[in-house]
Amino acid sequence: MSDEENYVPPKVWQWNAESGGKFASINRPIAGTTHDKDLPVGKHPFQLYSLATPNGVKVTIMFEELLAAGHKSAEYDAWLINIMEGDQFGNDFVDVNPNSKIPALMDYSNKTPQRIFESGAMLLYLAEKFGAFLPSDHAARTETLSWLFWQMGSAPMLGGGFGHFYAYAPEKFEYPIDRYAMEVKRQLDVLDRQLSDNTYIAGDAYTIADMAIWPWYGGLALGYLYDAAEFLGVKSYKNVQRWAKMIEARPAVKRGKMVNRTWGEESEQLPERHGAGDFGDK
Ligand SMILES: N[C@@H](CCC(=O)N[C@@H](CS)C(=O)NCC(=O)O)C(=O)O
Repeated sequence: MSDEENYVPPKVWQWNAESGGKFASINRPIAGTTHDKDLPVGKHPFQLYSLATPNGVKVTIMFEELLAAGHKSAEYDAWLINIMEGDQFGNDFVDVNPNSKIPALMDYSNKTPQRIFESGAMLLYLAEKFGAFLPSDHAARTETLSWLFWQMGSAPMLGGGFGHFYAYAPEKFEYPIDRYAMEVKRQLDVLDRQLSDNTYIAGDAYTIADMAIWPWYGGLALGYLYDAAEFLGVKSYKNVQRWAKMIEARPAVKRGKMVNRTWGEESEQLPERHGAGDFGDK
């Protein structure tokens, strides 16, 4: 019998800091700061504090797309936040994101500097500020926002559920892996059906819904997440495959993927970004 079958929850949950798993050292049951740490501020209107995980990449793709579309005032500095070392619990970071997670964004172009936390809120904020990648027609805008919020609600099942138990938990437990594999395959099928008669997620136009969904579900379909492509049979979702490759081919997406990346091929990493020239010939 496994520990899983033997486990009887105590009357009151206790914090077991030794629980194992990849993120055990940074997971805590309390919010707030653990230490004082200043955040750097560069010369551009936008200051992004992030890391190239799927949630971080959504926003760097948006900035690179805005710049590629000619919105010069979307220039940004992207600073690296090392979540494995607890940078997200420094006092300055918590002032920008009280939820202590990357990405966190400051917009200094407003009279009163504006903080924005939650990647979906950042995409919406930037889309509204620049009038880009969010249709103005009410029906098309609503469809885009439906998919944006679909992503925000669905991806925790993929990352925190499937990814955690398949790749990061200290042992392989059949029950959660089964439960979350079923849900993630259902989500891939939702996308596959939507993309069967739509070029992009929300219709004919490339929008913030694509930018939100691609780093998670496009990444999964292309085999970048959790080494799970075969296990989940991702190649069978033909429409998701078509869309994932089409989005990945965009130059701004290629750049966005690199920003705040500190792993993988050296040629695909740009730990900090302070100007277009930083990409060099990468
Ligand atoms: N819903 C949030 C999720 C952000 C999130 O989960 N960020 C992770 C990295 S992908 C993080 O910072 N984890 C650090 C921690 O949990 O301490 C968003 O989309 O912005």
